[in-house]
Amino acid sequence: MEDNRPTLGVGMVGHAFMGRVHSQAWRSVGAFFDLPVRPEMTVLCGRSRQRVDAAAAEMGWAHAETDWKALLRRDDVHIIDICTPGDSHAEIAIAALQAGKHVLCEKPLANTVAEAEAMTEAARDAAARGVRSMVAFNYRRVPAVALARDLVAAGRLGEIRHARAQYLQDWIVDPEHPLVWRLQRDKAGSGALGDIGAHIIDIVQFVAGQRVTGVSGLTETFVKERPLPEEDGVGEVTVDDAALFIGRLEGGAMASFEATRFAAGRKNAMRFELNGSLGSLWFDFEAMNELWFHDHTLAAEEAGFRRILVTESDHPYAGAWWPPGHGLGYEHTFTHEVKDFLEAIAAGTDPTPSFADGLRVQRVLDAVERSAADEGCWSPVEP
Ligand code: 4PW
Repeated sequence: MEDNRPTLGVGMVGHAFMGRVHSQAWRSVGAFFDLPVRPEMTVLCGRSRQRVDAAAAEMGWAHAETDWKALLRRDDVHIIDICTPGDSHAEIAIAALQAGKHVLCEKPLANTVAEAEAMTEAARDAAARGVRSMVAFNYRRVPAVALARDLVAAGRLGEIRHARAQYLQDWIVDPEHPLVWRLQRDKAGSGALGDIGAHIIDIVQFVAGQRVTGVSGLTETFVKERPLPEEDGVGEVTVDDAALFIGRLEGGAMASFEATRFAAGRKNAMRFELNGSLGSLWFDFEAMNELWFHDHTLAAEEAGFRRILVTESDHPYAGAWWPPGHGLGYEHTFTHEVKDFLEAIAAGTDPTPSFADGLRVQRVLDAVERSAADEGCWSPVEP
């Protein structure tokens, strides 16, 4: 049968970890979701000709380029997917939006509030011309997280009193782990705070449906020097290894956040718990197909945390995949992300999380850093 759907060519910049997982999403989205448009993996961009050619062939991209600006000049590229370190997000995203390309940008949106503001302004101008943008907070698209948000929005938790969020990893506990870009402030903006703390800030704001209005925080760098990745010698670690902060949500709830790469034994434990007047919710990404719900309106004898296996066909996103109980993984969250992005482009609506949502997270990150630099002093977050 003839396929009359419009084709949207994708140009992706960066092909390391995030580039690989985004490639998997672009490759599989059309096979599992009934889309109004047809995405095409048109061109992959990377700095080294040899490496980008190999990556494009391996991951299914039709062409390869070494200069991201070349992507903006191509008529067969309609979407720019930014999978580079934070120091290049603003420049690429703003130029792409001005060139009329839709933009999907990895998180955190930028390395500074000023960059995030400029990007948000560019996104607003572009939206007026029908050009869409989205920041890639992929964990919003875990079915269990989307269900948690639905339960809160339906009032099942009542008034939220507590939000407790953690993102725990352990990949740099070894002091011999090299000084990769994620440990360099000029490239990454910050350390655990921006890389994984950004996720839990976004998740709490998304699930609770409320902004963080102020914070008090501490940051720490446990290992101050590490071996250089491609040469002899050591270099200074210029970002935090861990960040711990408390905050207030706009509805009055008390919130706590912990982001660390030093939680030995925890690999990707992105967790949150919300406690409300009518019930509680608990999630841990290391068991990402489960959501724990306590309904406090039930009689005490039968109440208690209950595990919901979020794999039913009526659960968010789950029906497109396998029969109940067969579970999804990390990569599916990115497939859901590009699916929602493509649908919004086709419908002419603004996808979420928007660059403005990314800016909101950036302001919280900035407030935590200011507080940590001032011995934990209370730091309001600009609305
Ligand atoms: O976005 C996050 C990353 O930058 C991820 O989901 C996990 O933590 C994996 O790498 C880092």
